[in-house]
Parts: sequence; C-alpha cells; structure tokens
Amino acid sequence: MKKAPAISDAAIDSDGDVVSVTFADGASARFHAEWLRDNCQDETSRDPVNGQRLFQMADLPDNITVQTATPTAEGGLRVLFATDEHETSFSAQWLRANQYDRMRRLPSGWIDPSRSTFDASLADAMPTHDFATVTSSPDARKSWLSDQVRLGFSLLTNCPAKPGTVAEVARLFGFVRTTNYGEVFDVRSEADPINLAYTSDALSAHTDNPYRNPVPGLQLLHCLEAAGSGGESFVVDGFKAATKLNEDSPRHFAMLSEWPMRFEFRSADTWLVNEAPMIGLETSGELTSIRFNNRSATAPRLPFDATPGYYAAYRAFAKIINSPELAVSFKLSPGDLFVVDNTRVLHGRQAFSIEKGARHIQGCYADLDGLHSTLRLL
Ligand code: NM2
Ligand code: OGA
Ligand code: ZN
Repeated sequence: MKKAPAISDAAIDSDGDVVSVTFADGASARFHAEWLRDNCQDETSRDPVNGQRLFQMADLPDNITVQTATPTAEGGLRVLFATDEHETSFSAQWLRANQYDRMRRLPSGWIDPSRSTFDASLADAMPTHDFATVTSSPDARKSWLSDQVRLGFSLLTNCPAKPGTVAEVARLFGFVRTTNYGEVFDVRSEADPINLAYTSDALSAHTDNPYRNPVPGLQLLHCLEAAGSGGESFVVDGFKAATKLNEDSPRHFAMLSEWPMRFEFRSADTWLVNEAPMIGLETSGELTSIRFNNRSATAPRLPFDATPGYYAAYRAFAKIINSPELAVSFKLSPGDLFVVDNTRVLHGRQAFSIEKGARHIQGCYADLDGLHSTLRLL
C-alpha cells in the first residue's frame, strides 16, 4: 500500500466533538470524537495478536470529547480524550484509509460498478466461451467467470452433449446445489408435469425457485437435443429492468422493493413457500436481487391500502421485463450451455413443437459464493 502523507495539522472544534486533520498533501478530513474513541487501535483497545476489539460500546462514557489532538513526529495523530482520559495514537495511513468525511448516501437502487447492465443489443456481442478452452486454461476460465459476474450471463459452446455434463461444468467453479428437482434435472415435455417447465409451452422471463430461501444463485442449462421448431431461449437483465422501473416511477420501484410477493411450489413430496420482495435492496440501497416468476407467484397478502399501488407497480415491472428491447434471444444447439445469475438475470423460452424430435435440456443449480471464490483465486 502507498504510504499516506503525514498529518501536518490538527484542530479541535470548541466543544471537543470533532477533530479536523490536514495531511501534508493539503487534503483534510474531519472525525468525530466518539468515532475516534470507538476505533482506537492501541493495545488496550484491540488485541495485539488478532486485532479484535477488547472493550464494549456500552462501557464507553457518554458524551465523549477530545481534549487535545496533535500531530506526532512520525506523521500520525496523538489524541487525548477528555471524558475517560484515554490517550491513543492513529497513524496517518489508518486515518486516510478510513476517512468518512465525504461519504454520501447513494440513491436507492444503485448497482455495484463492477457489473454492467445489458439489453437486447447484447445479442451482437454474446459473452461466449469454449468448453475445452475454459476447462484447460485458467486464463480462459477467468475470462469466462469474469463475464459471468459482470453480466450475470454467459454462454459455453462445444460442451459434450452428454447427460451429466451440466454438473461437470458447475464443478469447474463451484458446487452443485441439489434440490427437490434432483442434482441435475431434465427439462423436456412430459405427461402430467409437476412443473410447467416440463411441457412444450412457452416460459415467460422468470427467475427460478423464488419460493426457496435462499434462492439458488446460479442456474446452468445445457442443451442435449434441440427442438425441431421453436424452443428459442432468451435472457433479460433484471437489474436493467429494475433500473428502468426506477427511472419511470420511483414510487413503483419503492413498492416492489418494500413489499413482498408470496411465491409457492407444491408437489406430492414438496411444499415450498417464500415471501420476499421482487426487487431486493441492501440497507445501503444497493440493488442486489430480482425474484420474478409468474407461474409460482401466489396471492400476495399486503395491507389493504397498499394493494392497488402494489399491483400498479407489478404490472409496470412485468411490462418492462416482457419488452423486446430487453430480451437477448438465441437458440441453443446440442452442446451449448448457458449460465445465469439467478438473483439478477431472468430467462425464458419460446414454445416448441414435439413433432420433429424431442427437445432435451439438462439443468442444475449452484451457489454464487463458490463462483466468486474461484474467480478470486484465479
Ligand atoms: N425446474 C426446471 O423455478 C421454477 O419453478 C422453474 C424449475 C423445474 C427445475 C422450473
Ligand atoms: C427452466 C427453464 C428453459 C428452457 O427449466 O427453468 O426455464 O429452455 N427452462 O426449457
Ligand atoms: Zn427456469
């Protein structure tokens, strides 16, 4: 790490509540007395071996103030607290790295800048990678997984068109998440299907398993046999759709991030219910998750007066999600496989005919933490 410029000046406001520090490069930062006391780094405050805090917030005196704050010969800051007479030093490096003077509250719905959102135009620049290459080359694997994290979507071509390959691909970066659908599930047209995915009907853009908690972070779908006609795939960036909703109507966006939808799946051996907002925000306002699935959304139970506004927002969001400007369409051939971040990117398929050949897709789920871990190691 670059060494921080020394502290050249320090001043206390008249109440002793705030210390203003000037660095040798002219930059300045203010710190609250209470914040400084809480973050003392000396060995009576933090264990010298593991750096963990030794005192309790509840044991600190109320109304903490600073009596003196002076630059040290080493370029740091010496502080004497008036309230409990504790004396400590901070390095310029530490204060510079942890300054918060210019922190701002970000607008609701901000997106991690390492992500880029996409619309239909991504079809001209598909994040496509080759199975054999990503298997053998760590650099190629890194490039594939970087695309996956940045866009929430990637395509692998030339995978063996063999059953089980989809789990093998998941193991290139993480672990398969087994569910009631099995370790690997077969998506094809069946009689008496337990799920509408197992028909030849169209599936509108959705995220999988919003009725589960936690939701599977990744879904992999691998084509073993293509449909004679129809069955095209598409993906929609849910972060793009949510951002559009927020631009069109912050009120709609707030509705879907504050109130939960109820999602449910029920079969002979499984009954899953999860109530969660369609647009998931961190308390910081960061947009982190999308849950959207018309087949498994069930009756929402919201306060009576909130319900009309909720439906207006749901309808507006559904229209954006279904708009052709956002859908990236492609047709899988045997050996093609795509991965979606199931907390961000929605996927769907067109209806297909079962007359000329049986379409067969195999899928599996995996968690996002394994993918991020593998990418960090690479
Ligand atoms: N399948 C394909 O989330 C869903 O219910 C979509 C999931 C059955 C594992 C389908
Ligand atoms: C699914 C699904 C898409 C397809 O199984 O969850 O969305 O192309 N399938 O069959
Ligand atoms: Zn699906």
